[in-house]
Amino acid sequence: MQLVIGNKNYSSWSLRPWLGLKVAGIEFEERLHNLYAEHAREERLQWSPTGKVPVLLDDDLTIWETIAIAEYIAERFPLAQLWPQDPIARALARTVCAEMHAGFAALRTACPMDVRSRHAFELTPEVAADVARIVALWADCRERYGIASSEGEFLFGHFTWADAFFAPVVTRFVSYGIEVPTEAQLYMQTVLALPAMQEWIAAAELEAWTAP
Ligand SMILES: N[C@@H](CCC(=O)N[C@@H](CS)C(=O)NCC(=O)O)C(=O)O
Repeated sequence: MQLVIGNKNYSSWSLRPWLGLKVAGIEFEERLHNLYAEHAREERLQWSPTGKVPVLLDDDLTIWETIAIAEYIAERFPLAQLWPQDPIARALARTVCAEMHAGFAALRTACPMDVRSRHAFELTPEVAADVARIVALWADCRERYGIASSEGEFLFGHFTWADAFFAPVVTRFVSYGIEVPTEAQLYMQTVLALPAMQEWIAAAELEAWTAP
């Protein structure tokens, strides 16, 4: 199984399946692609009909949307429990992943992932609204399934796809100095403390490629 990913410093979509696979201890071959190289789009079109990454290649199968990659991995490796076992929790985890996949345009546009940098940033009302929604969503999931349970500090107790989907938001809050309540900070620390997250951040810091 091969996962084609973009620059670790910039590619938020790539971080999500990479992190899920790593935390679950699933073996895969990583193929790192420079999104900004000359002819990069042509190169990506070899693997993906959309010309975007991440792309999961498994024998003859190609999956080019992050949410579909997540579902495929969860089905192929059920013991990894990348979705919560409880059907109600699982439905909520899928809902927040879908919300992340489709939403938060203001935050994503104003604060593109840039793991190794720190930017002075003034919140606009639109970004502030996205941040408030994310903070509320994290608190809701953690109150119901995280902190209240004995399973752990993640959104649904143990690590799930929901945490992978919000991991690039955690790095954005750090990079752009976005202040959040203590509870949200504790959640961010939980994500940042993952050895796989540290590995990604270290690689992003060392990456020589820069965006134009
Ligand atoms: N909907 C896609 C989005 C993937 C995406 O936008 N990937 C970016 C890198 S983070 C990309 O490949 N950009 C290159 C381009 O748009 O040409 C997914 O969920 O995987």
